Amino acid sequence: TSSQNATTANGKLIVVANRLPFVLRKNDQTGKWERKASAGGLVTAVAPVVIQGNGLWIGWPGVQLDDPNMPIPESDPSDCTPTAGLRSNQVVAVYVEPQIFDSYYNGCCNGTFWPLFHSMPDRAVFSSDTWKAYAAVNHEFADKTLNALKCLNKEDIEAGAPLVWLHDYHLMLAANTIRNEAESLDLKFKIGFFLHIPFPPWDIFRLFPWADEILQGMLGCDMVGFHIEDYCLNFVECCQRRLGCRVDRKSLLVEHGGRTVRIRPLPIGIPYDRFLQMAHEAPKLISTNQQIVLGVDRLDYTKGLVHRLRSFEALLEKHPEHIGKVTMLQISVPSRTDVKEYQELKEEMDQLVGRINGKFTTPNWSPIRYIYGCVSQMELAAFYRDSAVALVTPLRDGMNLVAKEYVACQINPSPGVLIVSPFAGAGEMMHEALICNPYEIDDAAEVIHRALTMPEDERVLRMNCLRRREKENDVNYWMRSFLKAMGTLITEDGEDVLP
Ligand code: GDG
Repeated sequence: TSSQNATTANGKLIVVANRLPFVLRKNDQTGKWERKASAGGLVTAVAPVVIQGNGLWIGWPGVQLDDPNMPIPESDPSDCTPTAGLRSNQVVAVYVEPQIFDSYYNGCCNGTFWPLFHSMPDRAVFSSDTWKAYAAVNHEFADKTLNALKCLNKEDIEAGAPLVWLHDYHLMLAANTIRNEAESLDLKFKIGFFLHIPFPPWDIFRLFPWADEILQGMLGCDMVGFHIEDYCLNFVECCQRRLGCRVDRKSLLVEHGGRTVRIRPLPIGIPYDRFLQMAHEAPKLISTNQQIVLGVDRLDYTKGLVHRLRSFEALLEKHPEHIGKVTMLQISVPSRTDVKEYQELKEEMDQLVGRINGKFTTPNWSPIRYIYGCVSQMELAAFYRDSAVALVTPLRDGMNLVAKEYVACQINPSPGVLIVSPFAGAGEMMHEALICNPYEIDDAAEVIHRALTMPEDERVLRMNCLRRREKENDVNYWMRSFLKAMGTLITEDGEDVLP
């Protein structure tokens, strides 16, 4: 199947995610609610399938609505984003009381699961209050999904079993509720889950006091997908050790409640062609004849930003020949700014950038350019294209899309070098990148040095392989792999490609 073929689900696709594929904003002048598009890869890949198959997207609209039953506005006629064709009757906004939402989102999702699943248990807060809020919000999402299933008409169901696709650590309990309640209503459907972050090893996962409920929640699915096989194996082991399930490690199967649940590695990709096109169109923005070492991340403690700055400092100390010739450009997008840990990280970064710049800056050059903020995708494409090195060095990361976007934008005849951490999903499969352990500061400095001095023929060879792989395994391929793993993929020419 070529990646150009339109992908359709055999049966209605109901996507359930914490966020809708756009946020709602009130226009100050007109007082009317409007959609503001989000541009992530998930939206680009999944929204067209929902639109074509007349499916649904259930999620939180990004703001607290004045009225929980408020109709969703239609898209603006000038909207040219992938969600423009999503009609208001294809969108279900989930309303949650602000206090409960805060406890669920900032408390349990970002205060507990985010650090725990990234194997940083010391940062995880365990609280029965936030856990209760998490369960309540999952119940609300499950209710909305059940409602949607109940409202499907006969023709919809005859076309194929509807397909519910749950996303990420925000919704790990919903599948079980949906399955249990749907059974008593005799609703037929398939349900799948995809986790965008790592699934931790048993010895970390077991620290969570309500671990069995999480596993049972996820096992309510027919298929559970993770980025890489390691996360699948961690999950299988947790099911075996915590719930005593019979498992098959080789075929990645877990028996639970008289059913067999399939566990699958489904590594996510990027909208490769879109980044390629942007790389061709983007203006030249970096006005320097220096080599740029680029970092692009949400400001998050999992991304290894402090370690990264220290290794750049070590590079300048150990290899002073780079002073005046190499500049680090770090873009840090503000994230979860109302959480204390993220505010502290911001402080630490500000100080560190100040200290390193104070130490090395000359009248004509500064070592670090630090942007605390968001840049446009076009600007990002320009930075990706014109940087000599991309430093993708998280301490732990489910996949990491920045590594993939960087290689997609490497269109210059003399390409750059990707450095990636082995603790990112991307590090598992981008074999031609330079691998660097972010915890080993001095060694990381040597890897940056090697990248900056790598001969052109080696750079070309490595980059060609990296680019070919990402072009083939783009986000549309991921979407198709999910439908295939669910046994519900049909292609444009009607050909059924059941596994
Ligand atoms: C989670 C998992 C997994 C960044 N700065 C700007 C900007 N970005 C965009 C990038 C990229 C995205 O944000 C970041 O994606 P990552 O994959 O690096 O990280 P998370 O946000 O943590 O995502 C991760 C992913 O889910 C998908 O499953 O890979 O492991 O943690 O697309 O381009 N975009 C714009 N301006 C910026 O300044 N426009």
